[in-house]
Amino acid sequence: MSKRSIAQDSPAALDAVVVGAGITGIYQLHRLKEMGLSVALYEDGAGVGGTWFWNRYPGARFDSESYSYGYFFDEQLLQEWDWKELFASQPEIEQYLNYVVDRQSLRPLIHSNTRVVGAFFDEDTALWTVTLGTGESVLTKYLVSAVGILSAPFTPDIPNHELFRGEMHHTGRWPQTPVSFKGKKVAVIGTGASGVQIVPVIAGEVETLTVFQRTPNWATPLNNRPISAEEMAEIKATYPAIYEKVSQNKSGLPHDADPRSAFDVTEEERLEKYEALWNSPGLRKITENFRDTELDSKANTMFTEFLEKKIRSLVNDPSVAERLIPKDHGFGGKRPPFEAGYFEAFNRENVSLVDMRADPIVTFTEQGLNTVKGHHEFDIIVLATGFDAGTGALLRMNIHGREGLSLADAWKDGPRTLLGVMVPGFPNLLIAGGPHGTRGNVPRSSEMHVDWISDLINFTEQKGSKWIEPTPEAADAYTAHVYETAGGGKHGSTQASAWYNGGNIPGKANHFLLSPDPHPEYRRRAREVADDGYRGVTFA
Ligand code: N01
Repeated sequence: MSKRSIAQDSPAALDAVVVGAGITGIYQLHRLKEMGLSVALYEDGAGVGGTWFWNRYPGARFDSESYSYGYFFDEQLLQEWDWKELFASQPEIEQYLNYVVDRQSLRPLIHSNTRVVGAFFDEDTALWTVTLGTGESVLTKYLVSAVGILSAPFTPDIPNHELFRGEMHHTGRWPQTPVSFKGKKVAVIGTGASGVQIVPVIAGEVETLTVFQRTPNWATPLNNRPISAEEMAEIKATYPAIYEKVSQNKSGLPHDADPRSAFDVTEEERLEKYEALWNSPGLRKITENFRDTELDSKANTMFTEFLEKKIRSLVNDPSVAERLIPKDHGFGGKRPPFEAGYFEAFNRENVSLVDMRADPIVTFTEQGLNTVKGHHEFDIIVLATGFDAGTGALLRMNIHGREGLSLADAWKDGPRTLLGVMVPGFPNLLIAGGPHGTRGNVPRSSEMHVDWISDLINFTEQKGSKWIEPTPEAADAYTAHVYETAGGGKHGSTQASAWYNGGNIPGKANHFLLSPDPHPEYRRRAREVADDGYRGVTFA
C-alpha cells in the first residue's frame, strides 16, 4: 500500500487513529505503520502498557505463561527477549512493552497523557473527528479502539468518600510514585484477582491489614517460578511449536486439555489429578481439569470439596477458613484468581478479614470506614473493586456514528457487533480486543482482531471505498450467535454477578461480554467472513 493513500481529499486527516497503548494497541499501531498509513495512537496514561501501565499495584503479574503472552510477530524480538519468570511481574511486563515500542520505532507515533474524550463521524467527509482531553481534535478515516475490556475502573458508591483524609488508590489506577505501606493501617476492599494478588505482598509490610470481602473466590496457587537460562533457550528454540499450540488451544494458552470425564477414573486417580492441578502453574487448574469439571455440577463439587480441604489446611483459624470458602458459586462460575500466600496471610496477627455480608461498609469517615458493627481507622484504603468490563472503556469515549447515534444508545441492550470488531451505524470504527470478541489469553485473542482489521483496511483501500460498515443483519446474526453459544454449556452455569456478564456493576444490564468461541473457532469464523469478500460488510 502506498503512503498517504487515504483521505487524500482531506490532507489534514490521518489514515488511522488507534486508541490505547496496551498490548493490543501497540500491535495495531505496528501493523498500520508497516502498511504505510499515517497513524497516531492516543493514550490516557503517562506511558505505554495499558493494563500493564495502570495496574502497577504490588503483586500485579501475569497468570498466563509469560512466553505465551508476549508478541509472536517479530522473530528477532522473540529471540532477544528473556522472560525472567514463568508469570512475569508488572515491572517486567512494562519494560517488555517499552522495549517493543522502541524496537519497532513506534514511540514518535504515540501521544501519551492524551485521553480521547469524543469521536464523531461525519457522513459528508466520511471522516471521524476525534476530540482529545487536551482540547485539540484530529481527523481520521479509520478509528481503531484498543481500549481493552478490563480498563475502566469501578469504584463502588460508598457514601462520603470525599471525607477520607488518608490515601486511597484503585488497583486499576495505581500511582507511578510508589505507595509506602510500611507501618500503615491499610484496608483492601475486594477479593477478586487484584485483591488476592496485593494482600500477601503488603501483609508483611503494613502495621495492620483489614481485608473487606463480600464474596470469596476459588483462589488456587499461581505456582510462579523463575525461568532458567536453559529453559529460556529451549523456549526460544521452540517458539514456532509454542505458537502452533496456543493457536490450537481454545483459550490461547500453551496447555493440554484433558479429554477425560471426572467419572472416568477411580477416586484415587481423581485425587491424584487434583493434587497435580493444585501444584500446576496458573490457569491449568481450569484448562487441564477434567473436561466436565465446569460443565457437570457433581464433577464441579468433587473439585471444590478438594479445594475446601486445601483452604482449611492453609488457614489456622477454622472460622476464618470457613469465611474464605466460596458458598455461592462453583469452580469457574466466576473467573478464579491465582494466589501466592493469600490464604496464609490470614494467619498473621496483623491481618483480619471483614465479611461484608455480615458487616457491610456503611460510609467513609475522615479516619477510615464505618461498618454496621463498628469503626475502622486507616491510613490507606485500596480499592480492588474491579472494572466496568467489556463496554465501560468504549462507552466512556463518547463515540457517535452516523446521524449522531451514540454508541451508548446503540448498545443500550448490550453490544451489537460483527465479530466483536465492527458496529452497524459506526462506519470505519474498528474494535480490537473488545466485547464479544475477546476471550482467554487476551494478546492471543486480540491479535486475531488486529490482523483481521489490518487486512480489512488493506482490502478497503484496494477497493477505494470511503467507508465500511457491517449490515444490521450480519451484526444481529453474530450477536445472536454470541448469546446462543454463551447460554449453553459452561457459560450457562456462570454467576450472573461475574464481570463478564456485566453483573458486577450496579444497574448494568446482564449480558455476556466475552467471545463465546474457542480461539480456533473464532479464527475460522473471521476467516470465513474475509474469504467471502467480507460477507456482511458494506463498502461505500
Ligand atoms: O476485579 P473483580 P479484579 N463493596 O471484579 C468487590 C483480570 N485480572 O480487578 O465479588 C464491596 O474480579 C467484589 O465483590 P463481589 C482477571 O480477568 C487479572 O480483582 O462483587 N466489595 C470483588 O471481590 C479478573 O477476573 C490478573 O461480591 C465490592 C472485587 O471487588 C479481572 O481482571 C490480576 C464492591 C472485584 O473483583 C478483574 O479482577 C488482576 C462493593 N460495593 C485482574 N463492589 C492477573 O493475574 C465490588 N466489590 C493477570
